[in-house]
Amino acid sequence: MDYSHKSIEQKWQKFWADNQTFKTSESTEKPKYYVLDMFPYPSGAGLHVGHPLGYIASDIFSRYKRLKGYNVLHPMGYDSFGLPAEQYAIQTGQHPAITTETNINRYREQLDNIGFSYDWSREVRTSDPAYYRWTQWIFMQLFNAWYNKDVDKAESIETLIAKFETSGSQGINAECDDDILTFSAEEWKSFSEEQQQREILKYRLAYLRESTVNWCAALGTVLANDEVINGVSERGGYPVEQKKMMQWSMRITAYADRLLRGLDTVDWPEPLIEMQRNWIGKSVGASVKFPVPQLDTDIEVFTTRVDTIFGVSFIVLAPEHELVSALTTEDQKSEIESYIDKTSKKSELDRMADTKTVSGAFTGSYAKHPITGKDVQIWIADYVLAGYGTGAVMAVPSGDQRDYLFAKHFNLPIIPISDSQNIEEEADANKDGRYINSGFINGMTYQEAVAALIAKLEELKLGKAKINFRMRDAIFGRQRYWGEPVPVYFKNGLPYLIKEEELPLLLPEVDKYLPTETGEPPLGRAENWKYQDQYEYELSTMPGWAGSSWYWFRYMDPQNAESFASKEAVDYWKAVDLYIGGSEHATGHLLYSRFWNKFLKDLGFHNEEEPFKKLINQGMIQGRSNFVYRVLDEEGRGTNKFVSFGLRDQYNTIPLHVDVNIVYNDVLDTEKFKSFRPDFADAEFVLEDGKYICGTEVEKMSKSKFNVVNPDDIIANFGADTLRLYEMFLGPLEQAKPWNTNGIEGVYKFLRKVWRLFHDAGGNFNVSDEEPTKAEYKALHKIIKKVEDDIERFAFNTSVSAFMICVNELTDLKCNKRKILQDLIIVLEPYAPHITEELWSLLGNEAGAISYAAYPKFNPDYLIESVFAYPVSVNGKMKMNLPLALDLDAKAVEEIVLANADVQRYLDGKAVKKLIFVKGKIINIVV
Ligand code: ANZ
Repeated sequence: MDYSHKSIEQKWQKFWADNQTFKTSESTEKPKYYVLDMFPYPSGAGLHVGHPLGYIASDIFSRYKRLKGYNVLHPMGYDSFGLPAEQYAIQTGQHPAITTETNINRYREQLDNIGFSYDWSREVRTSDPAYYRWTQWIFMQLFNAWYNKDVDKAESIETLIAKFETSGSQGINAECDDDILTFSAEEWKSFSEEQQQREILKYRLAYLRESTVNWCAALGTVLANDEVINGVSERGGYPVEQKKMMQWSMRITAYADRLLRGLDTVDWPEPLIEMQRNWIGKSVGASVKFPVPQLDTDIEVFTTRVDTIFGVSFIVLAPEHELVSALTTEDQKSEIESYIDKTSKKSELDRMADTKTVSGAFTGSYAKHPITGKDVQIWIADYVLAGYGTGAVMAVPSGDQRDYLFAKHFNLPIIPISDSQNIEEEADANKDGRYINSGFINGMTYQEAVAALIAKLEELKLGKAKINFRMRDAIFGRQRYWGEPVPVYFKNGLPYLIKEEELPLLLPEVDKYLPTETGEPPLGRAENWKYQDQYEYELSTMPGWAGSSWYWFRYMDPQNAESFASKEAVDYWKAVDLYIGGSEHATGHLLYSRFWNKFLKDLGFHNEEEPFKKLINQGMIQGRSNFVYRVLDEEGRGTNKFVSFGLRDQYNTIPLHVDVNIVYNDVLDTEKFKSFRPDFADAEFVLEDGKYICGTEVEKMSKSKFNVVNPDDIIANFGADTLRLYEMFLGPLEQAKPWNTNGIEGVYKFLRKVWRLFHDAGGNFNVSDEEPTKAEYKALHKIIKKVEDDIERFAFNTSVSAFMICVNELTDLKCNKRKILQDLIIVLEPYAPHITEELWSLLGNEAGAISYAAYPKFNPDYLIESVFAYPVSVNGKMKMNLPLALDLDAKAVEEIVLANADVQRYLDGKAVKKLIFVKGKIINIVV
């Protein structure tokens, strides 16, 4: 019988499913190991060959760990809420739940085709009410919690209320909003319920606050910063404006320091850790108050260079700063207002990126320097960001480049403050720059100056040491339909939780998936959807990251109806031992997950500070994309006219990805293009030579880039085992590499050779029970060791070539010995599970048992060479090589050497004085 991948793969996939071969329990006999893949969003496009790369690697690892005696949890599920299904619903009217179900079924079929060893009984879907009730439940815990800095963890909001009742706001050390009130216990008790709730909201870890957001009117939703590219939405390219809105937020900043510290304890790629560190952005500095006597207030600034305080020649506020209007004098009013108007059109990212343009406006007011008491002008400028620090800076033109450009431009004083270029760095290098023009710190070193100034400011009650984080609280809401409803209703404009037993709060039916005529989110369309028939529910839904911020817990105990996962299951599985996924989740998903994990730990639901111990980012498999060029009108809006590649420079265009499947040799099938997207139905084309030529680029393979190669096609031709081996063979897991189907034949041939080791020339199964030769054992034990070493280092690619070498050696040796071949297929099983299952059962073993067989034990003795070709020298001159068994002793060697005819010829009749023999190295004859 020939190797028939199709029937073998179908047979074993069915067997695994029927017998639940990979069903996992909380067995205590074996050590546990948790291997997790970043679960997919089930898009309509299905899987492409890039997606399974990480899944194949994690599956190899899981299968390997099982062979090594571990109880492996290896689950899969779907991150099934999100924008694409909803966009599709808007276009077609089909309920996103239906689209999602169809897509999931398609994904499942594709995943099954690849032969993954998932425990499907543990599947989760974030859009399933049985799942999202727990997402809602976690939201409720966050709403009902505050962060107590004294104990550095979250606590129930009840402990905060108890403190308010006994001692008012005094002595509370919380991570909270800036505008909290100061009150006594009596005052607290005298507050109305509304006043109390309003105050408590400022402390909750899930809270409502007015924030500036990226509002995309065309998509009808708020977008995250990374969803806005060059001022337009990443999806669809629609305009985005800055808008103030009431938004749910998550107080992730409370965890900033723990998120930072935890990074020292995880085994993650260094660049990823660095990205998280930068994102968290810890800055050590000081907060300093500049009194504004006429308003009876202070302007607080955050500075990392308090030592430059004598160089302050003005103050700059962000245009959004709350004091701006009060500070603006009559004369300056129109200038300030027009400046504010101008900056409101720029996104924060643009403001940060632009370090060259100098712009700003004078408020007309002055503040007092906290130490010298001199007047300093108060300006506004958009290089100061509202959301960072205090939204105000003390400007030091002699120390800071932006302040310097600003002072130059507006002719403001520049006060030199030290006799060196960079006193801070020089201090580190132990050089001795000294301060000048700096009052009582003149002559001090950097460290001395900082210490003296902090002490002075504390004494004046005008400043203190302060640590600042760049990270912001995370916005937690979208004005969209297809997400988890927030389990909140409103009474007198204040949010209240529904009762726990009322969970899940189901997503209501709506007639259309669009905002209402009055601009409310789609949930505003739901009829009779009111809490207790009278109170408005929250109409935003949760953002895409809600369901994925805790899903690894649900796999531990997926059917639990009493809790998100039982204590026993969580104590058993603890944390994810190996997490594999794409680097695009470096700051979003991985920060939010770590945050929720820490929060749930604080509440005592588990004991792990970090959820993912080891993490690997698989490299991207790149695709070859095609582009069309959309002509823009005067206002920069896309028209329905498309110009061919060679003529695109004659128009104002933007490139748009087009499905590679409707492009042949870079020529677009214009008829198919018209049905590619509904809005292209009446597209017009500017052709060159009668054809529409597309642009090309090698880039990420992704549904959004329409450059997808489907694994199903590869599997139909070569089988899943070939696909699995080939994806690994492409190169190191972490590296990016373009997809290229050319090499796949070689891998397929390799599997056919494996098959033939077990079959004679006539195709009959033929394995011998004879004792293998040394050479056969050697080939086997080389591969046992190589694969073990490789997999432990996550170097999956090099094993594939080692397998090929091994099988070639065994083929040359005509090896068909059971003792060799049975171990060989165990070693190969993680990579090629189907063919090895088949051969395993042909060998007469219990079906399915190969998955739980023991990985063969490496015996180094087999690798020791039994013969060595000794270099033989006469008086130190190398004459010849003489192969001798390595286990001979010195006496036997001497006899053989001296009896050798060639040696005798070199000795030329001379008497031998001495024979020096070093085992395994040399033989030297002295004459
Ligand atoms: C005076 C000074 C003098 C500063 C000097 C720097 C150099 P990190 O935390 O490292 O990013 N800053 C503070 N708040 C700001 C805001 N909202 N928008 C823009 N800039 C802001 O840098 C903190 C420094 O950035 C602070 O220290 C402040 O300028 C500025 F020679 O204060 B510095």
